Amino acid sequence: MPRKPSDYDTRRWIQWCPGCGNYAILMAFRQTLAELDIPPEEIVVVTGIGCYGRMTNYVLANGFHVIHGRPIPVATGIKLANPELLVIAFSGDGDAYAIGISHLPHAARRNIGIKLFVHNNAIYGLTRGQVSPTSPEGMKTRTTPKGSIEPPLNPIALALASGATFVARAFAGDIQHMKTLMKEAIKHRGFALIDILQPCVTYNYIYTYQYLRKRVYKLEEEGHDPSNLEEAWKKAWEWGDRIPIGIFYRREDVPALEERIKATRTPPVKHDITRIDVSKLLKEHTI
Ligand SMILES: Cc1ncc(C[n+]2csc(CCOP(=O)(O)OP(=O)(O)O)c2C)c(N)n1
Ligand code: SF4
Repeated sequence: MPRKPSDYDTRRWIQWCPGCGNYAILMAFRQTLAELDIPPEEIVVVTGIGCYGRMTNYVLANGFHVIHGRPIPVATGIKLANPELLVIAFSGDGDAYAIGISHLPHAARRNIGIKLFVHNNAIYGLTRGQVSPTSPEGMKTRTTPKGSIEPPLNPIALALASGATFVARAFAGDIQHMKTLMKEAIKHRGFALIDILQPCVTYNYIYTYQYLRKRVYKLEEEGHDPSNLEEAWKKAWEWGDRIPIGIFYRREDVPALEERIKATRTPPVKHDITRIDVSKLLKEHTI
């Protein structure tokens, strides 16, 4: 029997604000898994701390809710231990682009086969409305009451400059399109970033559904060639009256880190553990 999105539903009460863009991301993700027919036991969802972090509570799969900023290294460890698992790291703009930013360029250059889906609402939601690295200049927040004086970070350009082999942007106001991107990212050979524009209806009064819907356009509808790095770089800097969504850049000819490691070493999941005696260790650590 074909899988349904409800097969990935933990049936828990969802605690996001009504209208939050996170609902659409959750729906798109469950639909993606069902359409790709991936068994829940073969999926690991890793999240850090933030409103988005509850994805582990709402997706029926293996889940690991880690500390703020660290979904990438934990997801990397899981993927290296068992390359056969589908490992998805969900992150926030605070998580991925502030406290955890050191991990993104390295995951990209290594081409580790994890997928990073960033709920980019350009604000810290969980801690109630502080400025984030992607908040627009001039935006008033709890920590910038007179308006932010900093130019925002460009995650698409950062990923491209770091050597990422799949870089895309989605809009939480378009579930069908987001789903297409999630499917492509999952099928991609190595590291994939999807930066998802996610309206936070409670704390971000600038990037609303209305604001974003009026500006987003699909790269594929304007003949963008995702194999062209130079074009991708130009598109990465387009932000204003027009905001591109879709796949900026993709190449499939680079082996993933786990493939390179596999050539010389057996992943830990394949090690024979039947003859390992842990009784000495247990004795040592038992009170
Ligand atoms: C080490 C550490 N520093 C700070 C915090 C406080 N903290 C929790 S969530 C968060 C930011 C959340 O923003 P984001 O990652 O964008 O997720 P959102 O809540 O917007 O979904 C911060 C600063 C923490 N939990 N741990
Ligand atoms: S605070 Fe913002 S990001 Fe968090 S649940 Fe509410 S609307 Fe969503």
